[in-house]
Amino acid sequence: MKIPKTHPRYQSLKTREQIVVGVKNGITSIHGLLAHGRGEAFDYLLGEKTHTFGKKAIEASAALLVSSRYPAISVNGNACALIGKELVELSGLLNCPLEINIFHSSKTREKNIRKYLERYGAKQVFLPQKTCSILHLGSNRKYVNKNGIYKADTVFVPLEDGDRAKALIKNGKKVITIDLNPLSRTSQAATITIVDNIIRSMPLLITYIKILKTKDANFLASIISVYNNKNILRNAEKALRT
Ligand code: PTJ
Repeated sequence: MKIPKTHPRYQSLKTREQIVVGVKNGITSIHGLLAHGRGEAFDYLLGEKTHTFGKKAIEASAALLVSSRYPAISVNGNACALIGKELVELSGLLNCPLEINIFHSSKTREKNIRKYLERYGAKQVFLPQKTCSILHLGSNRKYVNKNGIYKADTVFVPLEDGDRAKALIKNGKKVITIDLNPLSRTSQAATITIVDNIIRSMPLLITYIKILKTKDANFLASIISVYNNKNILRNAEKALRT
């Protein structure tokens, strides 16, 4: 559908269209439409802008990703449709793998997501292995790749809900998430929660990473040490309720 640029809700409608195209192309699950609608509602309440709490979390995420020994990027159907290109760029900047990890299990969708990411130049796209799993998780999301999430010290998980963030933490990993709902289990469990729309925060995260890549370890550690995710979530909830 062609959306006129003059439409007052142009950006929102364009993003919605991207998700619909993702479903049509076998990348996004049909359930992804519902997840997107939920996100839209929170974004509307947040004024569809990146708040200070979002920027602080983005800066801390960049510092953590740059200083991690072995970060990995987890990709699902919604993230691929909305920010697939940026995730490939992030993987190149950090020289780290992308790993497909979807909730609504489908081998076809996994392959389509991989093809999509490779079309944008992704070098390392891993799929989950039935022979390798993390502990403390019941769903098929427990299956991971031994050279990806399994090996990672920090996992970047844009946009999902559920018990995986908690399980990853219990497996000794740091978790960075982007989620418009500060009350979700993922938001509450993550090491760093960016409460913002992934379409706005990904380009910002990339900019911060480019800057912080030039800084030394002490500088990065100083950003991480003052960061407090509980405060960030509290401020995000306050913004939602006012
Ligand atoms: O591709 P799959 O099978 O792994 O499925 C992925 C989805 C997203 C469908 C699955 O993880 C799911 O069902 O997610 P939930 O439980 O609906 O949660 C999605 C979370 O993402 C909610 O907290 C939404 O508020 C949030 N969200 C949705 N769209 C955005 C978002 N957060 C940031 N930016 C968005 N654009």
